[in-house]
Amino acid sequence: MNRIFSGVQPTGNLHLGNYLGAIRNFVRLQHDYECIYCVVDQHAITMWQEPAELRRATREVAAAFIAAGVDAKKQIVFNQSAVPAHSQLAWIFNCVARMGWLNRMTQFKEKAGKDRENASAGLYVYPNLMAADILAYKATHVPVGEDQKQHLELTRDIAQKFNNDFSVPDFFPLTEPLILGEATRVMSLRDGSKKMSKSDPSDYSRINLTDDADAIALKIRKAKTDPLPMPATEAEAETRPEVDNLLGIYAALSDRQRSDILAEFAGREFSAFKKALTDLAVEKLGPINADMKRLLADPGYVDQVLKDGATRARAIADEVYDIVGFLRP
Ligand code: AQP
Repeated sequence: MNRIFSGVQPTGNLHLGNYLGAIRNFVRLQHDYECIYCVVDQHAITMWQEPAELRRATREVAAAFIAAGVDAKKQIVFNQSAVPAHSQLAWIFNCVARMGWLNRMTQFKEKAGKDRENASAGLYVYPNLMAADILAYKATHVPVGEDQKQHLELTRDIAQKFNNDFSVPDFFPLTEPLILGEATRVMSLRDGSKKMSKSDPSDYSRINLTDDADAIALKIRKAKTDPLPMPATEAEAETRPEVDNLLGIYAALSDRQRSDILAEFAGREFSAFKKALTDLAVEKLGPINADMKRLLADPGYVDQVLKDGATRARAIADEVYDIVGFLRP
């Protein structure tokens, strides 16, 4: 069976974008693939994280996977740092990947910003760790958004060079991207040109998976729009980014086409659409929210799921060392 690896960073408040862009797909994919879902805490620390907050966020991401419907008994759910193979293989890949390859990575340039000299070395070699995450399990497919495509190409280059260097032609697979229909990119509720993000300082910019019905209603009511009524066509919606974003959220949550939703709401007051969106969001996110609360009230249970996942992950990940020539007395 084909195998998927995917991860989410425990870097703050999980939000609707993480759900629609990643976690919901994790649930859907488990019917057709063997799935390994990781809370990538080592990636998270490429930027400073408060230790206590990192622990809390790690449990929150694991709880969100389970609450959304990932079957942690059938699939593997664990946190990255609990399986040493990720860092060990990443070190091997630091020695396989070339500086020139890493220098081309656009995400490093974006995240490091103008102050490149002051970025962590971890942020620079982050793509090698991502390659290790994927190849430690010989994952055949990775669901990727636009922003991660370049890193997956690097993973394929690393796999190919490793296989050549060590004369093991088929050891690492050339992992394929998994494109899941039209990508859902959820934008900030305050600014339709910025993506919804865990690290946005404004809590009103996002719907957190831990928000209750009142908080969801308040944030949708306050979401930035314009004074015009609902647009009639998709082309008209596209000229109004905040409106287009709410329409996209409605479409994704209801699994309906944008055109279908516009046919229902065209020309109506925006407040009627916001009310319907609130009801829909509460209906879809309410059960996940309740289950996350239940799970987070029992951290011992979440830790046990992660521990069990790590044990099963470790059993798959340890094969590479003999090939490299590491003595393991
Ligand atoms: N706004 C979004 N719309 C759709 N998908 C999104 N994802 C993130 N934001 C959106 C998807 O969620 C998964 C987990 O992402 P990550 O934890 O690796 O970090 P990220 O992409 O950097 O997410 P954030 O929320 O924006 O976090 P910060 O603020 O820490 O950078 C990925 O599959 C991502 O595509």
